[in-house]
Amino acid sequence: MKNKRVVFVLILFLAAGCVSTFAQSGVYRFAGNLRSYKKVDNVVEVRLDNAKVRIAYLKGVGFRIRYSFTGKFGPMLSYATVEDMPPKENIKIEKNVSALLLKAGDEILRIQRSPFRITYESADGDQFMKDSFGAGHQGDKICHMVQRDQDEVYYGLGERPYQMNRAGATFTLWNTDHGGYLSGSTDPLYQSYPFYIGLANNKAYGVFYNNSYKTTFDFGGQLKTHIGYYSEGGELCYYVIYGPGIKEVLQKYTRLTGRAPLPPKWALGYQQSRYSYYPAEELKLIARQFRARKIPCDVLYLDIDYMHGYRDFTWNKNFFPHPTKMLSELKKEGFKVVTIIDPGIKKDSTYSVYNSGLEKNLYVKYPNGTNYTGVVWPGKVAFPDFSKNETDTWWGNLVYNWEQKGVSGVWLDMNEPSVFGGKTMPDIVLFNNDGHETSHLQMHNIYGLLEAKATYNGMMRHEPNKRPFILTRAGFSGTQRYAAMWTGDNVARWQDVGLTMPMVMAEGLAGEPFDGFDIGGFGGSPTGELYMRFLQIGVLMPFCRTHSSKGTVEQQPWDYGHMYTFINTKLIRFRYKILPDLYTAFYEHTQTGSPIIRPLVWDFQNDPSTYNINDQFMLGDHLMAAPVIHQGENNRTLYLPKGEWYGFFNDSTYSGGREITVPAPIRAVDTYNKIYTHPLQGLPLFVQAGSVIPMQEVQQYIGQKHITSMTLRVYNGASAKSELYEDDGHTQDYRHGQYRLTTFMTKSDNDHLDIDLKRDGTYTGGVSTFDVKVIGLHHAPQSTTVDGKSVDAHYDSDTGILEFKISADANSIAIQK
Ligand code: MIG
Repeated sequence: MKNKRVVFVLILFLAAGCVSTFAQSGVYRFAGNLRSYKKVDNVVEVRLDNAKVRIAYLKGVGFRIRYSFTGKFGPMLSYATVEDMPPKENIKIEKNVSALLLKAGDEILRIQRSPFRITYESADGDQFMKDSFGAGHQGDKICHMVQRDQDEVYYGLGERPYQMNRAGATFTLWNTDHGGYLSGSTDPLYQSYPFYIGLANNKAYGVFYNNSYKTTFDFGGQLKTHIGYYSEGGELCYYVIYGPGIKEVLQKYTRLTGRAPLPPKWALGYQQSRYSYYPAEELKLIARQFRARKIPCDVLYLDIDYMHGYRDFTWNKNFFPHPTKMLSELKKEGFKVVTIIDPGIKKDSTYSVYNSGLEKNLYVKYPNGTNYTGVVWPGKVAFPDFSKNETDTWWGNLVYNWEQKGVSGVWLDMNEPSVFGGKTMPDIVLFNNDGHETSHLQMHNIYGLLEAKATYNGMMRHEPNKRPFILTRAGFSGTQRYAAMWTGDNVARWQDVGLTMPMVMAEGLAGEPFDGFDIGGFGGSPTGELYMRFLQIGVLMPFCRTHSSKGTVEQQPWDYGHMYTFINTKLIRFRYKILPDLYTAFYEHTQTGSPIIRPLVWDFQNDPSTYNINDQFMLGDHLMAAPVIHQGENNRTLYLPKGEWYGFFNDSTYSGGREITVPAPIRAVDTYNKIYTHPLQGLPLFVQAGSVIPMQEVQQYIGQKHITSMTLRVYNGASAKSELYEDDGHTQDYRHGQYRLTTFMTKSDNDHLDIDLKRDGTYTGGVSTFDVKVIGLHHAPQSTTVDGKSVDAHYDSDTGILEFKISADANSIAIQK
């Protein structure tokens, strides 16, 4: 009897062994049927034939589903998520004949037992993320397959040279240095965000796969009726994040992966870069030209030629003999200088940075324990292993000491990581990961994130009340917590003008709001027209910088002849005027995760005609831009969403819910500088009726003037909410209430226009007065009162604008029409 049992068990064991041998040898094995389940500490643990699943619900985020195909769960290696994770909420388990229901609040995971399949169900009974084949693996490779609804659109994965809607296409997440990328075909690119938003019938949900391995997302490019997630390794761990608004999805997603902190305010100013400005005299000449021409500029960049033989944290003394003096001279003129830093450290026994990293054993390794060597700009280099705590400290100190010499921020390039020859490191390279050794395969996509984190931590450790400025090329979900980004090496081509908006908007929908592109194109030489069209978009972007490569024409804003110099100057000045609005939008991001530049679907999700618009965007809450992206065009046809709108530069009114065509001339002025249209008319910009847009006077750099008054442009005709955010612009005090957030509520009908003002926060350094300009009144109003007292208001019957001054402490404005 006993023996029989042993034999039987042995046979079973061998059979199981066979199955797993087959599974190893090339076929995908899916999870199988549900066998049992239990709940431990708010986590539901399910045993399946071929896997284990752990399901939790994170407060304010959604369900998290983790699979293990080995029977074991390792520690959660999570680089993407915030340190203080939201707590797990209780999950209620309900059984019925066909399914198991896991309920958290009013959200449900509906689980079919045989085979095991998960479907998400919202309170309204809408179903999303329906497992088709569900979860499976082949050896270390994992996959997750859900049903694809043919009407659904998909946003996400961050910046890709592609339309925002990913439906019908396949993408790979493997950070890659691919300059000169082509619209619609280049993939992968510099960054990886394993997160997307699905939208159908005005309902949106998000899915985040918390795994850094090389991954392919198939949105129906290969299999039409599935969405496929295929990863080379790591854990299958995903979060289902319900809307129904895209706004809620992003709010929850950024609760999980973090938000961008406010940058120093100067980082929102115009920035000028080139590969490379040198020697010091040239940099100073550029600086002088900006000031002499009264073209505002806050930041100048030094590209790799400032270094001594491309060694990080060194100066080429021939080109820059007195760097500290130069930097302090520039600072006096209001210029901040940002220097590039590459991750590869030159292997040179006389170079102290290399030596200290060697002594402390901080570089990535081959399997035999020797340091990996790659070739990049400096020649042979070693790569810091940012997965080690000690490297974080070492690097952070280097960056801090570097900034102490007068540098205002750093620009992290080549951190995909990019290596000459093989494009990147081989997969066998090892990372220490604080004792849990990992391979390049796992660390590749987060190399840039970890470098940005070490840089940020270094600055914060030494100067905890200062706001760091870091720009990075490579990134992963969560990088927004540390750095701004740009879209890498675009080219002076019209297709690249078209790519600017969908790339920056997709980045915003992946949680990174602080993004921009090389104005003018990095490669190639733009014509005046092309540069101007780039700039018209650029001055409305969160990160606004001209940058260009060696061997291309000079690309300062004044390099395209008289007429373009005039228009470009006006465009850059305009950015400084609307800075309060941009800054307010940035603050909003810190509170809700909202992007700064938003696709129209963000505000008009109930209007499907907005779902596939790639060449228009909202800036903040009320401005909408429809830039020209084609050569030779003098008009722009655009979709104006529902509602009443004003042309920003001509104050004409338009009714939305339809397509309109407006002039957007190339030659907005004649060559003798005689204006024959508004110089900014080439940029179609609209504003929603009911909104209040704060504007300020032009400064040559942020903080040049002590600004005591702002203009409020109030657009008559509808009711709306607007905001103005103010703080000191450079410390962390805003996190402790040192800001002033003014909320304007307009209410408008035929007889009245009322504006209520409310303030929040303790900051006292904001402006003390507002110049109110009410636009769109058809005749002089009967009365204008502020806090119940009538004020001296001037109505201009030519422009239809009513003007008066109020104190920034005012509580209410009442206009009787
Ligand atoms: O191999 O530092 O994207 O902005 O000017 C090229 C030189 C390296 C690529 C960056 C670009 C930068 C350039 N870098």
